[in-house]
Amino acid sequence: MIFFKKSDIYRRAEKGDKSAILEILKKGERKKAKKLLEKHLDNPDLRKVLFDLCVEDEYYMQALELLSEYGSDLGTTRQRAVVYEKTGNYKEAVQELLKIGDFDSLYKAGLLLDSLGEKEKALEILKRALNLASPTEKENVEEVIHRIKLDLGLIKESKESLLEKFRKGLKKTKEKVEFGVVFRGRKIDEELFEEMEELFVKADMGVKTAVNLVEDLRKLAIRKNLKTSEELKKFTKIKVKELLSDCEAQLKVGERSPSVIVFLGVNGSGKTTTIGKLAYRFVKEEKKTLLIAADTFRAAAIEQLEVWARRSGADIVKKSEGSDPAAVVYEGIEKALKENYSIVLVDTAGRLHTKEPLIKELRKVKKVIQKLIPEEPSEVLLVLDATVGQNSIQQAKVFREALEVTGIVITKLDGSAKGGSVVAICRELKIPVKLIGVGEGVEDLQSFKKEEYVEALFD
Ligand SMILES: Nc1nc2c(ncn2[C@@H]2O[C@H](COP(=O)(O)OP(=O)(O)OP(=O)(O)O)[C@@H](O)[C@H]2O)c(=O)[nH]1
Ligand SMILES: [Mg+2]
Repeated sequence: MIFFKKSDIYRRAEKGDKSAILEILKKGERKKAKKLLEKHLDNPDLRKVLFDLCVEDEYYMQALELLSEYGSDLGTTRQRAVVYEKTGNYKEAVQELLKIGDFDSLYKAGLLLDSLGEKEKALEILKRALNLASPTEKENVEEVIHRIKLDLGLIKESKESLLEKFRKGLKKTKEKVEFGVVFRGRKIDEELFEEMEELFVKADMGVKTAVNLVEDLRKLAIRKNLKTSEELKKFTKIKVKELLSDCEAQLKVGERSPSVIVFLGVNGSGKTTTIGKLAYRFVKEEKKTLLIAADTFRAAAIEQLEVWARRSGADIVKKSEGSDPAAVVYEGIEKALKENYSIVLVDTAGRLHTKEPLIKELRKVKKVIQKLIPEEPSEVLLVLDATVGQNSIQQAKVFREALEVTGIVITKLDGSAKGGSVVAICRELKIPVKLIGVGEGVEDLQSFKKEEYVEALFD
């Protein structure tokens, strides 16, 4: 390496000596170097150095001027793409991004084309990006593709936000229990507290929970010297969220392959439908999914699961009506291991002729799974019907005796005026609510989020 004396370097740099200018750059005197470079625009080599510097230091307008003045051999394709994008020249940016052709570039090109209104072209490019996407990136790309397809009128179904789904789900409860009204423009007095208590009970939160909740709020209103019902509403939401603090948890799947989920619940609670919706979700995520029809109680149950398998694109293992559920499960798990399935969903019967054999049967199902994969099932989900509300707690206890339940699914929240029972159920059973069903369609299954639930309930 050549070292110059300080004065020497600047003298040489002034004259356009590239190594001297680079030395100044290296010393961190970037503005000085930039000024020097600008004096030697006629030198193609120095122009390139200046262009790099402009991109690195985010002088994008100047970089753009250099490009239009001196042609597009300046910089790398990636640098040019950045300059065009940052200066709002999206068409040119897209051209450069397409030359790069990796996932990030194609994805960005798709987004830019979308914002330019060239939706068909955007769709084509995003589909190419999707082929290169990692599993975590896939979801984002799919979401954009979905939206563009909607824009183009290629698909109709409207994708509601989670909050909208919750709102829709809790519509009946809200119609019956007008939380919004009670909190509107009222002064805080005993009458208000009594009404609140009544509404919490009406929403099926449970008498004990309702009484305690209102008692807490009464004290809080005094302590904080609350004046308006709007203020009280804010604290009510906080308190209900606190009540639900242990009630929210993610579905535990994907740690092992296959991950097995067993579904329990009385007949009609929504097991098969929930399995169908979940299968749809997993297949969409490109997880190889197998359904096991261990509800052999009646032929129609097996057929129903077959319909869901077809609808979702999952595979199914079944035997004839009346066969031993544990034997079907054994066959299914063997197949899942042999053929590398990622997800296995096991549908079980909601009833047998008496209670005792059902519990025995369910224990046998778990044993069979563990014989083949000792650390499975990943989840044992108990499916409860929201229209039954708190009364389902008693049933739940029976199932909990049979197997260790890891999560609750509350279905038919859309058809129930007992939306508050989510609070009672989770608190009483001390098991988190992992999923909620808000309709009969394939997409009407949501993760339970206490934040959204409370907002939807009180707004
Ligand atoms: N509105 C609404 N209906 C639902 C929901 N989930 C399930 N259902 C309906 O509830 C009924 C019973 O659901 P299934 O999935 O068959 O219940 P199951 O637990 O498998 O019942 P068995 O097989 O008899 O033990 C069906 O008509 C479903 O369409 C939901 O979230 N919302
Ligand atoms: Mg069923």
